[in-house]
Amino acid sequence: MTTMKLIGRNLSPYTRRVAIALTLLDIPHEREYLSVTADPQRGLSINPVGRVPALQISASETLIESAAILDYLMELAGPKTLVPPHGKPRRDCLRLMAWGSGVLDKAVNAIYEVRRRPAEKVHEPWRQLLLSQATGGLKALEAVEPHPWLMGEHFSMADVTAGVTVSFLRVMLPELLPPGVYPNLEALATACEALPAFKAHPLETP
Ligand SMILES: N[C@@H](CCC(=O)N[C@@H](CS)C(=O)NCC(=O)O)C(=O)O
Repeated sequence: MTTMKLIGRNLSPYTRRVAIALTLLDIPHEREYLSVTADPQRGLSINPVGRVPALQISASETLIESAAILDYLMELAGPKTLVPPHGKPRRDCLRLMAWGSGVLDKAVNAIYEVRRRPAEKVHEPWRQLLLSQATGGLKALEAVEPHPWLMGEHFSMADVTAGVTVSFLRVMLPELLPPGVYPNLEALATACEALPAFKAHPLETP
């Protein structure tokens, strides 16, 4: 089997959660630290919609969308899976993951609203709606008391997703994390960042 290649840099939280999952599952992989902002043509050549992450799993097959990539990795992982295999635990874990990735979707769009438009074309009411939607997801995650992890004693992809989300916001959109508002999430992210798998894929500064 050819070694998988994960394309995207760790500043992309969607890419980072895949990278961390690969390491947690001991799946050998190579990296291409592509910035699609810097090289949109390369982005389009690896993914028809020009986004990262992409995971090349063979010369003829490339997976896209972090949730779909993670689904494949969990299938490979078998009993080591980081998403419960069935029933309510699976539904709960997928919901928590969706809250985290939903926060990211809204936050990334709020960042693009400012970074990808001329200042006079930023539509502040739209940016505020995006921020309030991201805040909704953060509050939902904050309300889940970690014992010590979001799914209880078992560390899961819900924790990885929440951890990468909070770390990304700390760097890229700190206005979404006013001090003292999210103690559970802040502690969870700090605990995640202390894990070797997180340290193996550090967040670059932009
Ligand atoms: N739903 C996608 C989101 C991926 C995404 O938005 N990636 C960003 C980087 S953080 C990207 O490639 N943006 C470039 C663009 O959309 O033009 C996933 O989970 O993989």
